[in-house]
Amino acid sequence: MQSLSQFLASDVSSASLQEVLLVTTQTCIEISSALKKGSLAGILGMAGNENVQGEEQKKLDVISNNMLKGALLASPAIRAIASEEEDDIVPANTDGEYLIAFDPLDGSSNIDINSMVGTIFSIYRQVGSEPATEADFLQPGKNQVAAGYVLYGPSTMLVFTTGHGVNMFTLDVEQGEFILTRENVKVDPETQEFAINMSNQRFWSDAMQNYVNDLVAGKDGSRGKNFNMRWVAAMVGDVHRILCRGGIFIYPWDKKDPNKPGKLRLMYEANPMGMLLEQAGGKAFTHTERILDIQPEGIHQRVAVVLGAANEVDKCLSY
Ligand code: AFP
Ligand code: FBP
Repeated sequence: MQSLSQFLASDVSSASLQEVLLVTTQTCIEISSALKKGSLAGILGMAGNENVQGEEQKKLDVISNNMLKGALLASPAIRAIASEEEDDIVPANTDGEYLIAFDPLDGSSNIDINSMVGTIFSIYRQVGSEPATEADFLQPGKNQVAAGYVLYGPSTMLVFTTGHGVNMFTLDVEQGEFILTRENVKVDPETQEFAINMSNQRFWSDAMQNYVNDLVAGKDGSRGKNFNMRWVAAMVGDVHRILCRGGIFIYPWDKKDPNKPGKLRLMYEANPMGMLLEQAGGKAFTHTERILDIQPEGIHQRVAVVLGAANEVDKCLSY
């Protein structure tokens, strides 16, 4: 029974990075407690604001963002933060070694139906001179020094990588600490399960429509095997399923809004999940390139995402 702090002491040589991971995950334990109170704490429903991406914020989006922001800005190891719920980066400590980008509550449409949500984080080393600017965050995902998520499901789980494989921890609620429960997770290169929002089918490219039609046709089509479909409406839940039992997750480009190359955010969703999948032996691409190679142009940039079982990602891209 190895606790997170014991694990970090052996897995992460930098004391500052250990601190960033501990502050982030400790705050997620507090977010988990807030989520468990639900309606009793009067924290469900809309906050009455829009975030920078024009999406309506839920009260818990704002509460989770403020909790992470407050804790991370107080950490001497943090130079600056970027959040899906903040318009701009927020500088912290001029000596801080690390930058952190996070989605404080991914899948927020699930909050009011008491279904799975999560916090996703992505950590980079500060590269520029102080004070931190948005340009410091615009590093390709392959520069991430750590990435992961906390999933608030039937149990609260932490899944992260520091570049040496993917490990899973389960929250011991009595002790208030994460305990290592699954080591060196690997995703099988083959799969018979896919995740995509099928209601967008008519907006996809012809190639994506053909690929998904072939999955649905199963043994009666060209694939020679049947496929099952799952959709959590929270990427964090779909990625967790893939890390646990395999699969492919796709949020493709669609023609609903030709100005958006995809729905998901590069810095808060695609990069951290891309690093996790690659560390687990899977792949993470847009429809044309490896996600971790993308040179970001802005902190709120969106991309198309195809990630999961290596051979199935290759198959999808071959269309
Ligand atoms: P929110 O955090 O704004 O709810 O977005 C969640 C998300 O970006 C991603 O986690 C899901 O996979 C996707 O949206 C769900 O999208 P649909 O609304 O198309 O199901
Ligand atoms: P289990 O309890 O065996 O998982 O079955 C769940 C269930 O009967 C329903 O709750 C659910 O709607 C349905 O199966 C899901 O079926 P499918 O696998 O076709 O999505």
